[in-house]
Amino acid sequence: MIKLYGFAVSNYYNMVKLTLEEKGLAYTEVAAMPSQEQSYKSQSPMGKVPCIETDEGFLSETAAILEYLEERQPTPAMLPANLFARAKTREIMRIIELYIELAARRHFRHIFFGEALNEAALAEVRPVIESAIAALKQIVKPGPFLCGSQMTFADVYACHSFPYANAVTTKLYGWDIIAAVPGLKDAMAAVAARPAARKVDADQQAALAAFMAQNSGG
Ligand SMILES: N[C@@H](CCC(=O)N[C@@H](CS)C(=O)NCC(=O)O)C(=O)O
Repeated sequence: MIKLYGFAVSNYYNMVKLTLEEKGLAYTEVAAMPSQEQSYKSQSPMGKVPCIETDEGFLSETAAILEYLEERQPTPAMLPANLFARAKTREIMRIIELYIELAARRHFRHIFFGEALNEAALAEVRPVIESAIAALKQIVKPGPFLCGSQMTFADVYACHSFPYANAVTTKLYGWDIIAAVPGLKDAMAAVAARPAARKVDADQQAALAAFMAQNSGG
């Protein structure tokens, strides 16, 4: 059985968990935090969360894990059958990961942990996200999901990247990036209505509440 290592506040962890749930794959969750300790890096070489353990060994990096799960359990498919459409889905995944999630992540410590604002990042992050939003407006074809009638990994990345990124852009730039992409809000709602997403989101909310209580000393 697959073991999923990480914690339910992590957006990348939840991308893998949502995929496991959608595909009906049996898995167990193992609590783990990012760590540069060699003991954890022997499982996840960059020390990041999530990683999974399979009968053949450990795998890290969310996109690689999602592709592995897709090939291991092809139904329900999370990538389109058509070659070009599959590549287009991956294009959207990359844009969300590299230019929305990773750009916004530069402000996570300030927004979510109260650390000092990174002034350099304040000027640098916005144009990156602006380009990504323009790119997504150009290439997504909502209906209701980002790539049409089928839920794909593009939706998985969107649902677990935009909420935290939007908290950043709303607070720092007064800019709602979910509203900025036509159809994105509806695509996220279509995912959120699914039983798999309901479970992942409920677990995430519970973990967030516990996390906030711990950090406020409560
Ligand atoms: N590229 C990695 C990113 C994963 C990632 O950044 N995870 C966060 C938790 S949400 C983490 O481990 N952060 C600690 C760190 O970067 O050292 C992936 O796709 O899985």
